Amino acid sequence: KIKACLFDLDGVIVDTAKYHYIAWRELAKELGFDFTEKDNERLKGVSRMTSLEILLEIGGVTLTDEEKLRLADKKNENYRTFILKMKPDEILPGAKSFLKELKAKDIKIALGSASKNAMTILERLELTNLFEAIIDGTKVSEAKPNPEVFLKGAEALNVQPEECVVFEDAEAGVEAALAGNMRCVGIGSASVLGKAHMVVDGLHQMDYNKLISLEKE
Ligand code: B16
Ligand code: MG
Repeated sequence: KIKACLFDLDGVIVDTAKYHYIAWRELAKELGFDFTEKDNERLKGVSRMTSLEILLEIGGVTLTDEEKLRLADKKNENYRTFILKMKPDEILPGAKSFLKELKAKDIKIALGSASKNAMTILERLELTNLFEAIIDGTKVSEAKPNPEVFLKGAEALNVQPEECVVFEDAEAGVEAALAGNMRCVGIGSASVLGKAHMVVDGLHQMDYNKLISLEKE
């Protein structure tokens, strides 16, 4: 029986990828190379430091660990100027009404995000109160596709992994859900998220009945 839903943040509830992109592109420019929107796809769902490693690989730049930390901080400061200006109207279509429907049906709700800025973003979107548990980048040591972030979410909600449905837009996130023995709804294209039990364009295509159709017999 499905008792809980675990949500990724970026790409599922809000599109923060566009702000990440601006901030990473600026950093690449300072380092003397181009960073395209296509390159940015590789950073979705990936942690901040791994994102930086990918960026540096694209630019063919080698740096000391100390320099890397400094640049990751710098990127994050720039990124935060954008998220601090976010408003609730940036919530992706259908997300808030689906969360509210789940609440009304007594389905538990948790966040499972790689972002260390998740709390700030939820506050700006005025969504914090809808989540019973928030597991973000400050609470995990293993990145997706490791299931840690979702297993911790299930634990915090006091439910079994088999009773959870994960909503994810990144392939690594879908893999994390499956590795955790959870059901998974992919948000985006079926060609990328084909391993998920169901793929939809966005939460506007979800409702309680569709969720329940994922229950194992
Ligand atoms: P931060 P998610 C992820 O969020 C983003 O998709 C990814 O692009 C970003 O690098 C990561 O969070 C870390 O974010 O720099 O804010 O800690 O999709 O897991 O909600
Ligand atoms: Mg995501």
